[in-house]
Amino acid sequence: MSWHRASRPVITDHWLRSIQALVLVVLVVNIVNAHAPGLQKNPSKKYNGAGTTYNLRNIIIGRCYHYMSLHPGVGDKNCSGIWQELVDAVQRKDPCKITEEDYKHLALMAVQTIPCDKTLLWSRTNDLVHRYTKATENFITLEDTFLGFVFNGLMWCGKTFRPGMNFKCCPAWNECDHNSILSFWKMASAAFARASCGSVNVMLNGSADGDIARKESILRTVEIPTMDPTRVSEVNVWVIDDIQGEDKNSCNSKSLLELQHYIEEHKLKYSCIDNYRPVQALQCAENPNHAACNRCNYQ
Ligand code: AVW
Repeated sequence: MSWHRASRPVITDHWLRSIQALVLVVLVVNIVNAHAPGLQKNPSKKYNGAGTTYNLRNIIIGRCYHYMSLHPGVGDKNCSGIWQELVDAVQRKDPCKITEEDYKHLALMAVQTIPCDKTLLWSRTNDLVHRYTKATENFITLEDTFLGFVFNGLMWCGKTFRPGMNFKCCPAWNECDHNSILSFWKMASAAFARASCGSVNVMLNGSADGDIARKESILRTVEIPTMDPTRVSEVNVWVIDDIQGEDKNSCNSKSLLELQHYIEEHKLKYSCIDNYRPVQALQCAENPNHAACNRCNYQ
């Protein structure tokens, strides 16, 4: 009997010490969490952009097969693999900490050869440039390439601490420097510019206010610096005025001369055309009675 009495206080002391240690650990963890916001899990963080596009997976896989049927020359793309690479690039990551590097596997699965003399870059002419390429099929914009076609107009981001996509909200285009959308488009634009060769054309808006191409535009920050001067023979800028708009910029205006300097700094040859006639012909087909479309005025 005596060994029972002797052993009980030993067990109780051990448990007491364990409980004290546990309470201490819980206290320390709570104090650290309260004073280190970076370590807090905040699944309800709000961003200013729309959430991930509903049915994103089906849209991406559907567009992927559609592109292959329209352009058999693109080769056999692994559509569900491409979807999985997108998920892996963003899930369980802060949507404001996604880099171009995060999309490198996706980029490898989407590699495409761009024929020389076909690349058409653009800035501030999103609507007109795509009406033009649809009408003529002579040139290829990023949105006509595999990556651009599949992901155009879609939104996506992951959740920092959980798998899957955030369907409630995502960072807007310029909400943070390394957001999931901006980094993707930088990666896709760089791949397009790198693959371009021969004469590269650029459609700019001569009626827009301010700089002809924004300082932070993808054209200036990604595409011009990424083109290979040994493969690109010339960068030919088209300055197109809105048919109903003012002529705020033309080839000899300050903004264009500054852009010329920037292009030449990147060892690329520059040329410029005001109101490139085939594009003006499209504008005139849409506005046949406009004064600028009068055959005598028509350049
Ligand atoms: P852009 P880029 N908020 O016309 O040179 C929301 O200036 O940049 O041309 N969306 C935005 C914002 C913003 N602040 N800024 C830009 N965007 C979106 C790839 C918006 O959809 C092609 F190959 C706007 O229409 C072209 O050569 C689009 O970005 C070149 O990059 C373009 O902004 C065009 O990009």
